Amino acid sequence: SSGENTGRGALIVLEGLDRSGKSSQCAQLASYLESQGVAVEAWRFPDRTTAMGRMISSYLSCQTDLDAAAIHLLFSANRWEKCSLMESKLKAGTTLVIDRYSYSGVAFSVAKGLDLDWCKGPEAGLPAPDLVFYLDISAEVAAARGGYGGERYEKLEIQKKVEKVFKSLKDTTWQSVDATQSIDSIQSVLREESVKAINECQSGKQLMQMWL
Ligand code: FDM
Ligand code: MG
Repeated sequence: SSGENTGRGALIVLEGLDRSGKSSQCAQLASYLESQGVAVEAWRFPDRTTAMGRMISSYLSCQTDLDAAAIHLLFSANRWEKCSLMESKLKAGTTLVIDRYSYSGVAFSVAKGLDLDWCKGPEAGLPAPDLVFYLDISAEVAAARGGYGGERYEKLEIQKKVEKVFKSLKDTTWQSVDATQSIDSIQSVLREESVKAINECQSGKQLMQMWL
């Protein structure tokens, strides 16, 4: 923290099953970074505030039905509609902490039976995260936490399949974090690793593209 903020921001993603604790960890991480003087925004996908996001939300709450391929492409388009904003924020030095990204996009659709490579296709070329935290919890333990809402995928059988696909997607940007630890222990890992990633981006690490 010597002098000006000239480098880019980091793209940090949290992934995991429903009830893994992603949303609270994201919020805590973003406010911690902010308290440390980092320019940061907390985002989430799906972004339900856009026109496409509202279609997604209506699908998730079972008010509408869509073919698996169609909803897959909508989730992807919902990221693409934010792509130039993501890139300009990062370039301007803002770190983004995002609750779900392409991995959720692929994991849920593959769990429903779509082809893995087909699912990755529309995601290819999106900004690639510098760091992905996978909040690791088994579907059974997550379900036992209670608090599943009534949304379409909030069911043990689906979550079990999604868990398997998530684990097959792990790449070098992933850090698995045992999500059964205390909130504070998880948060301290996230803070430490995020600060490292932010420093690397500050000192010139290039922004990569998803699945290219
Ligand atoms: N989901 C989320 C997908 O199926 N594809 C995606 O690309 C994304 C980002 O939507 F069940 C699923 C995962 C979850 C649901 O997400 C809504 P939140 O985080 O629970 O709002
Ligand atoms: Mg949910």
